Amino acid sequence: MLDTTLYFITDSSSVSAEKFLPSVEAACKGGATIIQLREKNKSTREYLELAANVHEITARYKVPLIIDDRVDVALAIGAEGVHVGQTDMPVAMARKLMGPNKIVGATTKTVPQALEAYKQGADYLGVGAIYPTTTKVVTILTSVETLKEIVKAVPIPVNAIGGLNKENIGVLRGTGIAGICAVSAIQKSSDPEAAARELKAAFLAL
Ligand code: TZP
Ligand code: MG
Repeated sequence: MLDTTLYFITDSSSVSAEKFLPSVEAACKGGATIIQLREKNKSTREYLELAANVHEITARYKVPLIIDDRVDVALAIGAEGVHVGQTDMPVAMARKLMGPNKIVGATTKTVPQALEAYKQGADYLGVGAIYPTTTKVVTILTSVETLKEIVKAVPIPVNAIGGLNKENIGVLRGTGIAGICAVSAIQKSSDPEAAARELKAAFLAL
């Protein structure tokens, strides 16, 4: 069973190059249960190289590595899965290319989008942004009410995302989510291992 309790999404642009791979290892040590490599400004060659390096770390900790947006990169480096948004490759195509045994995740903001992603073969959903975030341009926030409706609508793990930190996740109590996704709360911390551990503990205490 896929464990999305603490889903760390990387942002290499927010840390120095020397700190990036150690931060991935720190997140593993701190208890991240799944990690996504999310790169928006790298060439394919750079994405492949970074992904292979990140995978070498996550594999040692047996933490599944998900590649954002790019099925080709995921397959080429043998990652455990891929994550697609509403403007990326449709879930059904990603599923077909990845095969039945890899993880395919999708971003959805509404119940119809969630049902469609599930129908097309998604293994989990990311829903948000719940709070404003500086990591991604988000025009409309997703309400906790919509999050709850999505959780009820699909039988796969649903994670909340967007501006989440250990201080503000109380609003997620009772929503039935499987876990939380976080970029900044871990990536921008001076101690990403402790940040991951504390965020996970805060979620588990909800
Ligand atoms: N999708 C919705 S919000 C978001 C993504 C990728 C970014 C979340 O980043 P942070 O830093 O945890 O707010
Ligand atoms: Mg995407």
